[in-house]
Amino acid sequence: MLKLLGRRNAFNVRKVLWLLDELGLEFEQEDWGRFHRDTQVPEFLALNPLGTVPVLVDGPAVIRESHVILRYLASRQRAWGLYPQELVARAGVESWMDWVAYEMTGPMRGAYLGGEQGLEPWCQPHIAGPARADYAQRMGVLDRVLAAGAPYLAGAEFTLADIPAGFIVHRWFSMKNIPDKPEYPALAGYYARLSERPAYLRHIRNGLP
Ligand SMILES: N[C@@H](CCC(=O)N[C@@H](CS)C(=O)NCC(=O)O)C(=O)O
Repeated sequence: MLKLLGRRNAFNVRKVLWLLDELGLEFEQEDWGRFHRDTQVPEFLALNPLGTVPVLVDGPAVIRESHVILRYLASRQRAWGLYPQELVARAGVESWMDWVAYEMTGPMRGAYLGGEQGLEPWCQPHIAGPARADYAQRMGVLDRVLAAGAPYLAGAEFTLADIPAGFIVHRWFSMKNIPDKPEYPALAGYYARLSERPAYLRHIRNGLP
């Protein structure tokens, strides 16, 4: 039986919960991480020396990093519609996944942890201000891409490209403290489209930001 280690309210864990649900996989889950089980204990560090969640345990295999887990699960289930085998199509999907990891993590910390939750050090104006601007600018990029016509980021079908992006889009629409928050109609349409998926409503647009 697959085992997912990580608290259900962590954004990196929620992406994996969403895919597990999309794939209809059974799994056990343990709430490790902040305000739950301490990930700095030797038992957890033996699985992930970084002490971060999620971690997926599949028999003898231990997989860390949320986007790696997404690709592992899709490949394990031979869900090639979600994660194409053809290399160019696959690169198209992975480009959006890496874009979220590399380009959205910083803006999300500043805009959400600082701008929405008021946490130090991200709430300092020199961090929160540019982070909000970057978040808005990058949501504008998504809006333009989606306005060109394809319903999903990698084209006509829902793929792994939409899982990390689907989370940051949800957080964008959840945030209340963005001054002059731009209206992005194509992005709003994408959010509505993702919201037709029961698994998205269970794990992403589920009342948590
Ligand atoms: N790049 C990692 C980041 C993992 C990460 O930072 N996870 C956060 C939760 S979203 C964490 O472990 N925080 C510490 C904690 O919850 O104790 C991934 O994508 O899995």
